[in-house]
Amino acid sequence: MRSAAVLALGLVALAGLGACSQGTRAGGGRDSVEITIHHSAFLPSVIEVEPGAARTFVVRNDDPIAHELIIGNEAVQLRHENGTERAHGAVPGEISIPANATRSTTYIFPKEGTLLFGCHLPAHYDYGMKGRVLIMEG
Ligand SMILES: [Cu+2]
Repeated sequence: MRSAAVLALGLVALAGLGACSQGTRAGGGRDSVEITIHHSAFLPSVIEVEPGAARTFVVRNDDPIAHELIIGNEAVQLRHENGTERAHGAVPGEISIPANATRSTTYIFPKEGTLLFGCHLPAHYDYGMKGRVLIMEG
């Protein structure tokens, strides 16, 4: 039932999207990244940060259902996809965001590579609730 509702929301999102999910520099100040969750999608879904940078992710969930934001490499994403943790908030880069709420978390990025972020509530990640952080010199 729940994933059907998510998929329905997502289809509406796809219909209205277009060019919104291209990479973007952080808005709202140099040290913060604003992400909006809308129709079970992260906007933007590609983010660039400088090597070793600390960034505070301010995540606004516009949906009537809860989501989460988990930042980490492939292994971290896999662990959460298969894990059973219900709520996030204590670990940097991992937050649960209730419906129609805003939460933030600060994460320090490594010197190189590409990290991922995603939501691992049932079916969300596979549906496409994921994004990438590109670590590159500004
Ligand atoms: Cu989600």
